[in-house]
Amino acid sequence: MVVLSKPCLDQFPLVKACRPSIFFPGIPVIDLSKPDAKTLLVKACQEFGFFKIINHGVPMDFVSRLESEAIKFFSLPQSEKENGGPPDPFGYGNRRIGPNGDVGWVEYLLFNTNPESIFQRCLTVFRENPEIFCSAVNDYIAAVKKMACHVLELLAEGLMIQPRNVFSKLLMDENSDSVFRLNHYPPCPELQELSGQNLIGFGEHTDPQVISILRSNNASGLQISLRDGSWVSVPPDQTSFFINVGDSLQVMTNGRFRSVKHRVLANSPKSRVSMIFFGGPPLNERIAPLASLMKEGEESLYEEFTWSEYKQSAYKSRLADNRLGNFMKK
Ligand code: GA4
Repeated sequence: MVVLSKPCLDQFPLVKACRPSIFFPGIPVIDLSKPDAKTLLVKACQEFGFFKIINHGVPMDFVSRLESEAIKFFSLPQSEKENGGPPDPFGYGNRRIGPNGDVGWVEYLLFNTNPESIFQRCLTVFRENPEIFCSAVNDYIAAVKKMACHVLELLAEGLMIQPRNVFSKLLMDENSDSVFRLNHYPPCPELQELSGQNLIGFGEHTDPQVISILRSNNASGLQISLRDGSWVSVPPDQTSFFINVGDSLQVMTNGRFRSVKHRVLANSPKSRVSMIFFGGPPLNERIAPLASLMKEGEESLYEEFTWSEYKQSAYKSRLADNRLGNFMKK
């Protein structure tokens, strides 16, 4: 990330500090090894659309290997990082998010998760040592995807719907349109101090996919929006995973599960590094409420669409837009 000699405040979105240093104690924590996990998962998806997973089974060695590769990448000279950009939407991006003018105090690498495109991406972004970087990314994605599918299967069981892979099969499909993102939020105490406010690292939004699995280092910044619209700060935990419901899962459950609005403040005195797997359906998949879940006489809240149509519409939107709004039945 280019360090600005004179902080130019007006270029970056800020938010009035709502005491972000106070952490919200109410984030559901779900132990995947316990028998009540499925019930608690369903409850968390309904109430928050967000929860923390412990005893997740993802080897911590995969996590730390990828974290150190990511730090190596983000520490490269700016000109070298730019070889991997601008994002199309995949590749290296710096401060610009998406194609429609959103900005944030963040730099990132965005990958399509198909193994061939991961390899090509690693070749262009990490010329020094593409193999090591590439195997760290692949191992991490494989382990996290397995955990995501396990969570989705527990959710199907908790909702008492069959087959138990109704959700997870979307991610397991060889054409699954999943995305992987590495984010780096450099600390920026000067800008913070100058404005007396919080710099936005990644502005408020919901994720369009089915489910998102986030892991970050021990730096704070993540906030979620509660049902009453208030923002609360999520206490960081580098040994756990945070999971959020995406728009597609909200639709498949006909609004029972909540696609949670979230954002990241770049307010930590430390660099924040996060890695997020966005589990998405195949492009031609029809996204609609599951018949097995609908009560008698219940109608879909949404117009019919395919994942490809939803994605096209998402890429025309601004980050904070209510993307599902375009697909709600009038
Ligand atoms: C939000 C979730 C994921 O990070 C992402 C983002 C994507 C991008 O950064 O290219 C989008 C955003 C995200 C939703 C609206 C569009 C597309 C930026 C943007 C303004 C990779 C995704 O799939 O959708």
